[in-house]
Amino acid sequence: MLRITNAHKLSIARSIDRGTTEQQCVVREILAAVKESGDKAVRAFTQKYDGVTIEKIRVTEEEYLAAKAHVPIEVQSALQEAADNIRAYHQHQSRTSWFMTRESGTMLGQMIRPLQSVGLYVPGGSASYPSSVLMNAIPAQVAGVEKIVMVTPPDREGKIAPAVIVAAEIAGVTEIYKVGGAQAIGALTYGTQTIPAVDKIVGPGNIYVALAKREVFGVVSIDMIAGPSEIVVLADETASPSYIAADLLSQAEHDPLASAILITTSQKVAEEVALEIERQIMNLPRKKIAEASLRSHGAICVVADLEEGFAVVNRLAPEHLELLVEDAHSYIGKIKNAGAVFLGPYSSEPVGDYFAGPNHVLPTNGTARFSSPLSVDDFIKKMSVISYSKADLVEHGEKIMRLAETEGLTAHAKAIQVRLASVSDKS
Ligand code: HSO
Ligand code: ZN
Repeated sequence: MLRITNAHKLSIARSIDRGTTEQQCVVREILAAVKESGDKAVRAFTQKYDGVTIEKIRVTEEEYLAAKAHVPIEVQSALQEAADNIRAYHQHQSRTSWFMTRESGTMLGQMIRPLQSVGLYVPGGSASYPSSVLMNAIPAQVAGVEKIVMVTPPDREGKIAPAVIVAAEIAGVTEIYKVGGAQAIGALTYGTQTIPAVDKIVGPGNIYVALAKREVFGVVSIDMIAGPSEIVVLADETASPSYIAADLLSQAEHDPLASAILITTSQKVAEEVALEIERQIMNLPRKKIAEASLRSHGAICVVADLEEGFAVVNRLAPEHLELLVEDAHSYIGKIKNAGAVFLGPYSSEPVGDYFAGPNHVLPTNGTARFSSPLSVDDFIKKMSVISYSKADLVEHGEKIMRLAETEGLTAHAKAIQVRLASVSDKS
């Protein structure tokens, strides 16, 4: 099932799904209707696309209590412990404002402020992951965002997954609304009678959600648009084939479009992993998805040495990279492009997907060449501060005026001149 291929033939998707013209039109119409008619449009689209009439769009306290009663206590405590780890990790990312003063009395600085409100999209159905609720909401909370609004489509009974509601509560989500699709993105962008407009929208979604996010970008901010999950395992002859096979399958089961790739210096490991995969896949409930993924986007590649292996890894820039080689730490300097790096045999990717603390929202599609995991930085902004002294204005005013005049902006020059004149009058 996993083809053995040459290093130069290896690739992971670099394309972005821009949707069909028809999908783009549908999305634009939905956004315009929500902008125009608010809750009325939200209810109508929920009826049309989710097949349910929603009385109360906002999730009530009773629904939260019912969800809590539904989720096993062991799951709740695992979510709580994962949340604690994620929070502790992200606290290291917090930035502080800084100021510098000159002897002349001038003070310059940069102030950090959290975004005031953020919207978190959570997909419906089997992709409504409580872990993703934690990963998206906690960095916002650590940043100091006051309003964290979650939206998610209801099922045909008008309900949302209990574990998602519980995760939202643990992660500090302040309100939850039962709306999905492009209509949810419209509501978060323009606001409705019930749903508040936010400053930034984050979270994964289907093609309609992704297109809607692109469409509203500029009115609000958005996060990166995530592609299907990817894993590259770089292994030497010391790596366990059963660990490698299990980790490749853990990503392949996400999506038929997910990529799972093994790069190894050992022909023996390559062959054993191929066999292990055939064995392990038999018992997986999501076997069909994993098979489709491995058949079309999976590969095993034998390289001459680790040097060549790292060159391929850096070219692919995978979302996840597992280094299953002897003394993995000593190679960290070789890695240039990857979303998250997992070192050694006990750092299986699901450790990071759920629990260790780093974010699982990572750059896909080779974008790890230039972008970073979701972090506290995504939920803050910076403001510049200038407090110029009289001495500095007197010393540098003429230069500023000259620059303004060069640009033909006389009023700019005058704003300086009026001050220079009054200062010299007084002296
Ligand atoms: N591997 C996914 C995240 C995830 N895994 C959520 C399980 N649940 C993308 O990093
Ligand atoms: Zn995963």
